Amino acid sequence: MSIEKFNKFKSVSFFKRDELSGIKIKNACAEAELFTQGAHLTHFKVNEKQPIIWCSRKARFKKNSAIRGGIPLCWPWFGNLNKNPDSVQASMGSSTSFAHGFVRNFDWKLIDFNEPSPKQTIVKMALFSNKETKQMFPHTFKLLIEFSISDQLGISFSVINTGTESFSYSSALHSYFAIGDINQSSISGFDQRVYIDALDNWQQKKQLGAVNFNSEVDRIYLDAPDKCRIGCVHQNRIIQLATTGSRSTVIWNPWIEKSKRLSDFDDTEYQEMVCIETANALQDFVTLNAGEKSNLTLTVSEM
Ligand code: TA6
Repeated sequence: MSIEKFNKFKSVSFFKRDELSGIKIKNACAEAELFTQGAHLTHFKVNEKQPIIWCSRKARFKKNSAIRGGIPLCWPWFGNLNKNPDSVQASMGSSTSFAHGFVRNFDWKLIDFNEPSPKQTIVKMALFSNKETKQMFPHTFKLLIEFSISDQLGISFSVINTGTESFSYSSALHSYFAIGDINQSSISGFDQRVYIDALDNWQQKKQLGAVNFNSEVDRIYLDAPDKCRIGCVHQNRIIQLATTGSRSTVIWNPWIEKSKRLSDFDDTEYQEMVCIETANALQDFVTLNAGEKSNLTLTVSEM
């Protein structure tokens, strides 16, 4: 589709970064950057404030390769497929040995923009099942994602089963947040919640108080709260997440050793980021019958 038809939108411009096509949003209130590959948002910042979304200085912008940072979209499976429930595994086809599904590596279709006010820009993208997706996920589907860029970041992600049979999936908005200093940051909202510790034989544990960091953390909170906060003392701010349609939350920081193993991640970058992932993972998977639709939303604001 030619992008010329979108030139009427004042807050929108287009650019290339390495192999990928990008969309820059700059309105009276905020700025953002997204790529059509993976419908991947990589930057969000409210004017006169610090960026809220983090992206690695070593991120690669290559075809069929996930960008390290921003908000990668994990679908139709979260994590390693073999850790998913049978229903999710049974819904998949072949070539599924990599983590977090395949939609973050596919080029999404730019559907439209909307500028409800000078302070808000809405970006709509879609991905439709095709011959390639059907090898890994032998079903017919339509994915819709809508980003709202204003004094807060809004994301609405919908899955529509446009086929004739049901399928199951797990998913996550795998959001990387710029928190300044991990040693002066903590996450509240999970006290007394049960989580699966992916770093300790997937054992079930209970969260006591706030989530603090002094080593790698990789936890899947089931029956997660619909609100949580990141206290960033170093930046003198609180980042709040509010969700609907998400029953799990994943919290990850790679810490020192894993950071060194990630080729698209600087050794010290673990200090400035944390992932809080708005998910439906493990037994919180979703099953859609023919014609059914699911929706998950995330609203990120600074307090
Ligand atoms: O955030 C949870 C997690 O599954 C971690 O285990 C880690 O692998 C992270 O996702 C990043 O995964 P990626 O495939 O994007 O490198």
